[in-house]
Order: sequence, then C-alpha cells, then structure tokens
Amino acid sequence: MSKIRLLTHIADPDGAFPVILSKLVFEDLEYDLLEVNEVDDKVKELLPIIEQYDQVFIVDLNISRYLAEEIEQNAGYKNKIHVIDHHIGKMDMNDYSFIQVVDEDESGIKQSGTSLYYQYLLKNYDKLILHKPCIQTLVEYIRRVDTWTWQELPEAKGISGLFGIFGIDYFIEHYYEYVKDHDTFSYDDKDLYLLEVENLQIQNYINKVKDDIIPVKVDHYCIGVLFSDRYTSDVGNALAEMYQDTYDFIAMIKLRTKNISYRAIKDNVDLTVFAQKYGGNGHKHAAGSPIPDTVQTNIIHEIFIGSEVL
Ligand SMILES: [Mn+2]
Repeated sequence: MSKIRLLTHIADPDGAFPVILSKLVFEDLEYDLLEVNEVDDKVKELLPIIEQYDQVFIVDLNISRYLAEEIEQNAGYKNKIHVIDHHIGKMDMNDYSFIQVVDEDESGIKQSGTSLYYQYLLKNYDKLILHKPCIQTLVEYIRRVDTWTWQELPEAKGISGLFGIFGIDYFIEHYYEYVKDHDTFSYDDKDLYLLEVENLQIQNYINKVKDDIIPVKVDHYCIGVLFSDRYTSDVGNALAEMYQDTYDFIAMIKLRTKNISYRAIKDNVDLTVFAQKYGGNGHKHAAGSPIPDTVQTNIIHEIFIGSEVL
C-alpha cells in the first residue's frame, strides 16, 4: 500500500484543505502542519527515511535553494518529493524538476496551494469523490480568499472567518466529515451566527484600538504603529483605509509571535520593499517581517529592572 507524507502550511485554509484532499485520496497518510521557516528542517529529517514513503508532497510551502540542489542531485529523493507552491517570490524555484510554482494559470487565473494541489490530484488519481460540487466550491472559496480575489465572490470570505474561529485541527476534522456527507456546500445557521458574532467582535476591537496608534517616521514614510496581535488582516485593512490621509501604511507589532504585519492601500507604497529591508517579505499592500528574538526579554528587563529571565 502506498504511504504518503504531506507537508503543508499551518497558517490558513489554503494549507489546511490539502490535508482534507489527501485524506480523501490516500489511505496511508502522515502530515505535518508547518510554518514557512520549519520546512527545510522537516525535509532534512525525512531524507534519510524517505524510502518509507511513496511520495512526499510539500504544498503551499517551499524549500531553500540549497536543499533543492541536494534533492535534485539525488534521483531517490527527487522522484519522491513534489513541491506545489504559488508564492510569486518563489517562481525561480521552477528551475528544479520536482518543484512547481504557479502564480497564474494559462487563463490568467491566480492559483493557490489548494487549487494547484486539487488539480494535481484530479489529474493523477482516479477518485470520484474529488468531483463532488462541495469540494469544488470549497477549493474555489479558499483560492479566492488566498489570492485576494474574493471581492467578486463575497461568500468565499466566510471560510477564512470559520478557519479563524475553529482553529486548524477542528477545521480539518469538520470539513473532512462535511465533504464526505454532503454533495453541495452552503453555510448553515450555526456558521452564519458564528461569523456574525466574530464580525461584531472584530468591529468592536477595531473601534477600541483605532485610537491607540503611535505615529512614527521611518525613512520618508509616516507609519501608524499599533501593538496588536488580533484579527491582523481585518484590523490592518480597516485602519489603513481609515487613516489613508494620515499614514502611508499601518504596522502591527505582534509581540507574542515576534513579527510585524504591514497593511497599506496607497498606490505609492510597496510594502514588499519595506518589509524586505527588515528581513521580511510579502505583497505590495500586505507584508510582514520578523522582530528580534530578544524583544520579549528586553521588555521584561525594562519593566522589572534588575530581573533575570530564567
Ligand atoms: Mn497559499
């Protein structure tokens, strides 16, 4: 029996749904939900035991060029590993035979990890269940949300809200059962109620934090800085729009996860460039960068003077 290992992105539905698709297609599946910076280490762990697996899929994530070189040189590795990604900053990884990065397909439709993996499974595995309308709808909703093209299909956004409410493990469990039991997809009353409550909470939170912004000048930019860990995308987008005449963009400093999220709406701002300066990456109007590991302990020392972090 064929044994499959899937490494996928822990951050959003685009990483979660490939687990559901894999569970429907493969009987013997092991999977890992990973952050972007954990992929290389996980793959290095798997290389010495790769003969245990028939295929190793890496979806919505990518590996370093250094590791890709090593895999490309070894037929035993590259015949089993298949990277399926859509991040535009990784297009150059198409140099390697086992890596497929697609931003837009031939018809100009933006792709996501889930949509690419779904097409791959449809093409290579003869599983009737994959053709169910509910799966097609969920794949499309997730692709829309992940590529910021949901505005023309507003109902798609609910799936990302429910992912935030459920958390990734419950999301996988719930929608795995859902697609087995249903032919078509629709939100039920409970989903809609949860989304309504969530939306109220987000609006209340935005109303609270909108006055906590600290104006900061960096280079030639005037940035609105906010210490906030919650509802990053909604808060960032709402504040960037609300304060478009005051700030060039919004920077949300997240102390717990030690990173910063940037959101802009102005055309003259390219956050990719700004975030890269601070070791990050992203898109023109939505990007992120890490903050130093020492930030949390420095704050503790500043508050509890003379203290020692054990
Ligand atoms: Mn994605």
